[in-house]
Amino acid sequence: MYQEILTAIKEFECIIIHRHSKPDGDAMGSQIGLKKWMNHHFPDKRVFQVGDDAGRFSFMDGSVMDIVPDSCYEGSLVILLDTAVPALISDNRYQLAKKTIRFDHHLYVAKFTDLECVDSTFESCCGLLTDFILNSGYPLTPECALPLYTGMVTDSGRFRYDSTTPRTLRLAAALLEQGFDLNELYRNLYSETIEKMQIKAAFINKIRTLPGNVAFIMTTSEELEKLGMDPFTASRGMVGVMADITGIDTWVNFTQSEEGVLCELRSSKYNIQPIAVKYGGGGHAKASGAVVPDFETAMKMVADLQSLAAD
Ligand SMILES: [Mn+2]
Repeated sequence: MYQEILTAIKEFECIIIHRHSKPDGDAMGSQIGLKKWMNHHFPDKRVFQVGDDAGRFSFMDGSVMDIVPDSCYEGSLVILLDTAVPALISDNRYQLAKKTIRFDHHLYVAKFTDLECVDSTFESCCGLLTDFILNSGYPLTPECALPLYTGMVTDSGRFRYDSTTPRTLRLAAALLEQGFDLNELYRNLYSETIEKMQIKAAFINKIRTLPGNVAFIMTTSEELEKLGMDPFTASRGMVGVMADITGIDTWVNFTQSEEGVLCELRSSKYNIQPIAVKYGGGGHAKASGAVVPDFETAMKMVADLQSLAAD
């Protein structure tokens, strides 16, 4: 597949790079990295990147999107990155292209481009793309290495998730050999405002622990108002403060909202999805969500989570 893709890249004069909307570090990194790599090795081609704003990844060099008229798509090649389903693609004009290629590392759903390079054994699309580049005969460059590394480090949770393999680190090493300032990258990725840190501290102070290696946080509407937060941001954004407590295997963040009590369930050990389903929710084995009517029901969910340790 790599060879076919390289042949297509060589063949087209105009190449437009798409990725999923609301981009994360992997979507931005693969898009910017691929564009910079092509600019270096194929300077005569017109290469564009399109999509919605880079948002929190605007610190990345080259993160400003190009304005591309519809006419550009005529006879063009589109390369789609880090996207498993068409609905998530930012800018649906990819359909106007003459030929389409896709690089992705999500679980395969269905074919929707002409050439598909999908491999879910890679931790990130940037990792897959780095592998492609290393096998292409057109070497990595310092300009493409930093964005590709940014995608690898963010999608692998700083090389911590289960998806991280020896190959991940070998590819990351190849990128790092191009030379860039790691410290500056990590500052950009992980520094927080003092306001955000203090809000986090308020949630940390609310953590309660129970037998069965369970932790939870409960936040009322009045508390949210005082913190100046909306329920969704608190629910999703603060569940992580319980992730690394010694001796805690399962944790849940309860947040009062107009729809009921939002529940974000997590576990580092157990499959908590059936408990989320029992309360009308769902999700993944180790990360699920539900909405329950009141805090009383929420405490019943906590009891169910406690019983996981007894089984
Ligand atoms: Mn990704």
